Amino acid sequence: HKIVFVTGNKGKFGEVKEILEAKDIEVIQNRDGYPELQEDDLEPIAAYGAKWASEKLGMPVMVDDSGLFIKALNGFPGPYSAFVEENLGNKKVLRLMEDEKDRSATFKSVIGYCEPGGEPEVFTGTVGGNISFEERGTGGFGYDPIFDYNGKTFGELGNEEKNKVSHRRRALDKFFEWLD
Ligand code: ITT
Ligand code: NA
Repeated sequence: HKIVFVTGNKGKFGEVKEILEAKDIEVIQNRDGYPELQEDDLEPIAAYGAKWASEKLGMPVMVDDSGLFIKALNGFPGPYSAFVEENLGNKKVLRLMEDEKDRSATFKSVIGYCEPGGEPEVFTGTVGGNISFEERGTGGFGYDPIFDYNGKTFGELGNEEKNKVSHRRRALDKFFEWLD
């Protein structure tokens, strides 16, 4: 198996590479991107992107569309997670959460996979946690320093531990089941 993972996100690629290589699947990064549909759900975005890129590249393609859904903010930033991370950042998200007692949030990853000429498959993984009160930890990427999972942020966990329980891991486990 050789899969092209289309992403501009280095953190995502590192995690997926580690998880796939442990299953003897070779993965290479392609940074050319894909058209991201404007949708409230991540599934159609990942499905469309995987199909589009596999046709273009003539290779089996994987994409990962993910996001952080904060309950007290009605699911924000959700499908806008990349925009918010780039333009506001974790500190402003924490400020939005300043007066909120319910800190629960869900990380969601939708893995899209498609082979040339085939139809796309999607695999969804989620993990629940709480938005912390301050950034903690230097590991991971993106929202990891503000996502508290059982008392430690994903930024504090380290890659190996994060990869055992993350939304991305859970989505990829469904992919492995489908492959078998
Ligand atoms: P692509 O090129 O793969 O699209 P991206 O960074 O734009 O990369 P998304 O569109 O899926 O990715 O946006 C997801 C956002 O959520 C982005 O800001 C990520 O950094 C963040 N995110 C996704 N998974 C994360 C994780 O495991 N830990 C922390 N932040 C995460
Ligand atoms: Na993106």
